[in-house]
Amino acid sequence: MKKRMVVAFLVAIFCLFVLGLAFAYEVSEVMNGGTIEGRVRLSGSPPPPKIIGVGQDREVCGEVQKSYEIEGKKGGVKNVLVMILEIGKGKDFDFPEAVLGQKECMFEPHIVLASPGKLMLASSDPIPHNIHTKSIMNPPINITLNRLKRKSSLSVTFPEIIDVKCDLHGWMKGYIVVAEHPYYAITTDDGSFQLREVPPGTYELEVWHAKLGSQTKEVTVKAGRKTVIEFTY
Ligand SMILES: [Cu+2]
Repeated sequence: MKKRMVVAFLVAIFCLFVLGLAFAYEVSEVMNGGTIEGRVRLSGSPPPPKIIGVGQDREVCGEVQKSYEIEGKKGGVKNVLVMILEIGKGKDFDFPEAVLGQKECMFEPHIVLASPGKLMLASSDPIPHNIHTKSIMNPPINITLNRLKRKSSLSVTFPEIIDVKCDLHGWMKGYIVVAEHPYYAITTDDGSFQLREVPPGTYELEVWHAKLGSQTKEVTVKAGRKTVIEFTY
C-alpha cells in the first residue's frame, strides 16, 4: 500500500513537471515594451492595528506589538501583490535578491517576491525565530534561526503564495511569493506599483491582498507607452 502511494506521488510530480514544461514562461527580448503603472486604493479608513501583549523576548520584541491587517498611506494599500495572469514570454527576471528577514520580531519584508531558485533567510535579532512555511507545491520548511545561526536558505521551484509564520512569536506572519514570470510587483506605502518592459498586448491583471482578497482587470499595453490603472478595495 505504501509502495503504491509512493508511485502515485512520483507520477503526480512527473505530471506537474511535464505540465510545467508545457506552460513554461519563455524569456525573449522585449522590443518597445510598455509600462503598467497604477495604485491600489482603499475606500474608507483602514482598521486600527491589533495590539498584542508580548509574553517572551521583551528585550527585543518590546512590551506590545502592533499587528496591521491592512496598511497604507495617502488612501493607498501597501503590500498588495500585483501580477499579470498568463503571459507566455517577455523579459528575464529582474527582481532584487529575495531575502526574508526577521527584524525586531517581524518578518521583513512582510511579503517577499522570489523568482524560482533560492531565497535567503536572515535574522538580525539576537533571539531565536522559527521560520515555518505552509506550502503546497514547494517542500515546506520548519527551521529556527538564532544568535549562532543567523542565516539559511530555502529552495523554491514552483509558483505559489506561501504562508510563513514564527511559532515562537504568534504575531509574526509573512508571505513568500514564488513568481511564474517577472511581471509581478508589490505595492509600496501609498499603494503604487509599476510593471516595466511589458510586451504590447492585452492582459488580465490581478491584485491580491492577504486580508482583502483578489480582483482582476483587463489592461492593454501599447508599444513604448504607459498605461495607468487603478484598483479600489
Ligand atoms: Cu519569532
